[in-house]
Amino acid sequence: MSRLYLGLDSSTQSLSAVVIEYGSGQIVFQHSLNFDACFPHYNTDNGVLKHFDPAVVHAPPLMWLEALDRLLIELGQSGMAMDRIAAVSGSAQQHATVYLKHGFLQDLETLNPLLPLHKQLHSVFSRETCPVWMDHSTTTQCQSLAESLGGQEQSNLITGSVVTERFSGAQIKKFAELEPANYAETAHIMLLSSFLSSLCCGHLCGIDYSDASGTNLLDINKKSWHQQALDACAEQLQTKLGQPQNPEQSLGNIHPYFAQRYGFNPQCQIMPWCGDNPSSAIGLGLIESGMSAISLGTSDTCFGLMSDLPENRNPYAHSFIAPNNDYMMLLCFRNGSLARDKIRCHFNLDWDQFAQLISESQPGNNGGLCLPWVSDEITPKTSSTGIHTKGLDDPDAAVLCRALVEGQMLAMSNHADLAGLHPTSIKATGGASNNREILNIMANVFDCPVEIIATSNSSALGAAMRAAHYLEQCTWKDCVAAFTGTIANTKIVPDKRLSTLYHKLKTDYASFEQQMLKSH
Ligand code: XUL
Repeated sequence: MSRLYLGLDSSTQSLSAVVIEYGSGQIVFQHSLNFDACFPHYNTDNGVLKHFDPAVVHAPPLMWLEALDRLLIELGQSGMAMDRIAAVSGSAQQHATVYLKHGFLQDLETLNPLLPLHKQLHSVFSRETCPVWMDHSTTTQCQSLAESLGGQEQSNLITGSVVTERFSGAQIKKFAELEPANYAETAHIMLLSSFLSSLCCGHLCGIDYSDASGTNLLDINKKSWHQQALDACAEQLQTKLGQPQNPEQSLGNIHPYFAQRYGFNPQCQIMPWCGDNPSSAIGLGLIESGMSAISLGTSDTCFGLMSDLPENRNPYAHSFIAPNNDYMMLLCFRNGSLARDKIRCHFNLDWDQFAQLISESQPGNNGGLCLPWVSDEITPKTSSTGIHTKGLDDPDAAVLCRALVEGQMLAMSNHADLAGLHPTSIKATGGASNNREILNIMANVFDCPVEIIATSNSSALGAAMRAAHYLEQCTWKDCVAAFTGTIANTKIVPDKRLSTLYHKLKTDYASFEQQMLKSH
């Protein structure tokens, strides 16, 4: 009987699981738990806690633990042969930091399999809530960290990104500065990914290279912590972080807690959890330089693999180490589904009506443009929130729905160009990738074919594939060939008659964006 591999993904709004059977190339289980709906007692809104300051965005770590317990119970109840799962890996929203007290390791090693995790680990956190990637309250810390590294350009060259609000370095610095006593009480600082790795294998795990590249603390060329960056953030940071972890090395056997509580085979291997976008790259089959993808989620991300880092860096693009130890370039747009949803709700539409209205409207809106900055944007960085339009007088619902999605795609395509990402084909994933009209606009703006990937859980699938790749000792090519089939007949080709129109709109959009950035 061929082996099974479990991939988990702890994203902003949900925890998902995908189980694959390597021999048959089948996805045998897929399931997600939405945090707001399944765990209402944490009072989250789209997976995060409301705060009077919109720049502060945290989540309760106990919710992530309770979700893990519930999902594994449901996996067992589905009839899954848990003892056939040969290896487990996972991915998590990037940048989220978890702060743990000195007793954590002992509590971890002595977990009682009769009790769920959240009932036993409630007192291990030295920071009750964890800042997540949507937090952008660290501007002061970013300025000072960038200065210590010789400016933003230098920071980009060393760490792969300019010093960025949501990245973990600035978040840790803020905690150490504002809560020194709690910082002193902190023995370990993990990313959500390495925290979940540690739970799965029962010992302390370092942050894997991919997620470590989202901290502004890693020397991305050397794959080791950059001492100057650590020193600029907080005291004794290296001790609290541990060594960065190679994503292609096993962490050993599963924690006996999971074997006893859920019926996993005690020899089941744990592969390091990594960032959701890097894991999604594998789940989408991006294993060679030049392959690109767009994920339409809470945030929209556009990313592609590169064998070398480019000489010129776009200040808004992030270079990460990929889980296969290549590099990946990523652009993250905060106003993804959040913005689409806001417009949809504003006009009281369901998603079918939203798509229908787009299909009835004129491509390019007669030159009208819309900047989709419903909330503070990070690419480009601006707090000038609002749906800013140009050349759209009194737009109706159809015009505004199209203009918003076109604005999102024009921004993505322009910033990808600047980052050296020139997609010749795009794999689309994420919740909104089942919306044909959005993908039509994507294909036309990027002027290249768009394919939809069969699973919307590409990060969890990527995690399962990474687990399989390690244990089956197969090539990445064989591994992805088996699992990353596109949905039949879902290749969307660009309408060549629209190339000139969108080419011009891209230039107009870039000028409009510049104009708005300057005037605010
Ligand atoms: C990437 C980023 C987001 C999160 C979403 O840098 O911040 O895409 O990873 O989970």
